[in-house]
Amino acid sequence: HGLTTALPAALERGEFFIEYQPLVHLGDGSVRGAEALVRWLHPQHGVIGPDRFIPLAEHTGLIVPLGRWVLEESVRQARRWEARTTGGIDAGPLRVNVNLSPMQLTHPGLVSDTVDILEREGLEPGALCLEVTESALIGADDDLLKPLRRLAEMGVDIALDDFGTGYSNLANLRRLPVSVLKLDRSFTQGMQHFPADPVDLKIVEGIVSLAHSLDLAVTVEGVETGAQADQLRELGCDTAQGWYYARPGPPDRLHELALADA
Ligand code: G
Ligand code: G
Ligand code: MN
Ligand code: NA
Repeated sequence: HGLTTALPAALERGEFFIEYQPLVHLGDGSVRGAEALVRWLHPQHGVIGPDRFIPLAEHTGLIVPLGRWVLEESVRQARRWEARTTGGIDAGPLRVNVNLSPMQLTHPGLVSDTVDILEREGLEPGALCLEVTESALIGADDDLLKPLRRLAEMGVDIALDDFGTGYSNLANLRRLPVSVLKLDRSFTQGMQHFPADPVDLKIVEGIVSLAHSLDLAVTVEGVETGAQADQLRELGCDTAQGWYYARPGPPDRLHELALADA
């Protein structure tokens, strides 16, 4: 596959870039941070989305150096937001969420690389959230959870991404070192018709109540309308992300959005 063989050189030439999608506090509408979403600016094909090249990078192992680059770049960016928002906002520094692939989870350098990057860039661990998909942790044994536990103990947040799409045992959540559940976009999509299906609402209500009883915050993805945001706020969700607030965009735009509501 042409794209696969082009990946290593693309990383060396700096063809990847990151867009940031705001994470908004549902209670007061303030921007609290953003999720980092990587893209590839291919010299012939233009911008290529992560759905097309992350699986290829996973397959060849390039995801390890690529993921390290994404982490470093995102942490550096969060540090810049922090420097420029000092004194402006009392909700604390803007935080950054970074996606981890399953292969990065099993890579022995995960903890030391993360610690090195945070120290080098001077970002406090609490300003970083690592997103791991629910499916990557299904049936996870202690060896897989140990590095995540170490990071969580240092103060890094761990989010369970795409929650509700896998088949994880809800009781299993207690075992995982996660502090955030990211409810999959499919739940939000189920609410685009008004009135929403009462059974869908009950399911979300149940997940939120379970999450809160385990001290987990709930972030919802794919919020496209104000009506959805209102509904999700009523159901007790904490944070929202979606086109209603902003599409993924360049890092400076996040700073503008955050200052605009400060
Ligand atoms: O931005 P977009 O909606 O196209 O993202 C599609 C998917 O790609 C999302 O599920 C997201 O989790 C994943 N993704 C985006 N950036 C990264 C990244 O840096 N690393 C990994 N592993 N996945 C990413
Ligand atoms: O990590 P994850 O795969 O969940 O990444 C989020 C993906 O969802 C990105 O590809 C992003 O572009 C996409 N996305 C973000 N907000 C919305 C939204 O409001 N609606 C839809 N349909 N997709 C969204
Ligand atoms: Mn994600
Ligand atoms: Na997701």
